[in-house]
Amino acid sequence: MKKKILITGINGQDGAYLADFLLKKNFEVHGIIRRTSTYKLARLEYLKIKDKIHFHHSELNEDKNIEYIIKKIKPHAIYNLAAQSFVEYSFSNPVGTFNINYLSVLNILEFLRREKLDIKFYQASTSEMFGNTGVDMQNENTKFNPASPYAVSKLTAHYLVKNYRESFNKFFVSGILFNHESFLRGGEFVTKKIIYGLTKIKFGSKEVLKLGNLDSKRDWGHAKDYVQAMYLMTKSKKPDDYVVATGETNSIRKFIEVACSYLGLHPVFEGNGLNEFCYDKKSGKIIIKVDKKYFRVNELDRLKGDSSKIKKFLKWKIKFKFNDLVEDMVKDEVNNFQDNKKFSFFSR
Ligand code: NAP
Ligand code: G4F
Repeated sequence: MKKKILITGINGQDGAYLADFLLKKNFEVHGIIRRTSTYKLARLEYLKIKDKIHFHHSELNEDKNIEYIIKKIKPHAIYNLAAQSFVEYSFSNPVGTFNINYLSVLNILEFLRREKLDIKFYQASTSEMFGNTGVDMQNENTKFNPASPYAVSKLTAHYLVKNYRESFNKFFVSGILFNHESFLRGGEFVTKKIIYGLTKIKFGSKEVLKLGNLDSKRDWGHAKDYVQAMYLMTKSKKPDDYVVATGETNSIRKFIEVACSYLGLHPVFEGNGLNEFCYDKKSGKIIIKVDKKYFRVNELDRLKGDSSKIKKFLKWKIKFKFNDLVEDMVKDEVNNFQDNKKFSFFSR
């Protein structure tokens, strides 16, 4: 009999790649989606796995319904990927963010404990929990200093998972994942916004791409590599938390330059601060402008992760380095434009 897996947030970027990965490993994959998500299964359609998944409907904070689904399926493991995942939005809706990202997690853990269910639990923790640390590379021992309501909500859930693991001897783990991207990334996140916007320009659009802080730096990896890390954590003999990162950091400006190089654009940046803009040397046209609207109330300036622990103990390997990631995103975006933009992940 196939082992059953339950993924919350299965129609998100990571949910889709993880489902694909686990189906290939011969698991029976169940996924929770919101009723309003039924028209947002584009990622699962793109990966051609929609018809292989057992769907269940619930909001993550509909506690009784979530409990009913877990009890009905009795999965081998739950991967809790559902979240209000957009940092910027968490500043305007901290209560909603806490409700989903913290209280819903508490309810699931408490249910597993109360009912004495022997189910492994993976929590999607994040490098955002580190905030601005002042250390070159962040690892499992780095002090947390969250800089947004999103980061605080994820950090409280992170501590909760650790506390339940230690207090009740449960196989509950958290992956502290640094930014990971792909063609399937939601359109509100900066990498997808850049690749989509520049591809549109390459295909003849006169629109100017508007962005916020070009100086902030992130450690960007590929989502395909990162879902493998999630699996390794749940497969490990001993439950523990792990940092997952590439160990390389780049600015938004650098991301733009590399994306342009794969698209055959020639970016030149001029001006400073809010007056900065970027034009294409070949056409002379302005392609990017800085816009105050996209700056955050509080910024996390720089992230760079040290994933020695997962590499050493769980033998996790990276396939996509920074340039490979950008190249892959450009290739898939161009293909999608050539296919009349068949797939769109801009629904939110
Ligand atoms: P994503 O694409 O934004 O997906 C989020 C998923 O959560 C979607 O399926 C969404 O469904 C679902 N969701 C949101 N609110 C919900 C609710 N109230 N009830 C039920 N489902 C809800 O995010 P992702 O990039 O795949 O990330 C997966 C997880 O990893 C998230 O928890 C995120 O915070 C965390 N994380 C991501 C990164 C990264 O760089 N991608 C790094 C570290 C941690 P709808 O489509 O219906 O909204
Ligand atoms: O792409 P972002 O919105 O991702 P952010 O805030 O780093 O969060 C992502 O990664 C986290 C892991 O560290 C996850 F936990 C989280 O769920 C999410 O997946 O922004 C990246 C950077 C920020 O510094 C932002 O200020 O890009 C900067 N930026 C500049 N212009 C912009 C824009 N971000 C967005 N979204 N849109 C812009 O126009």
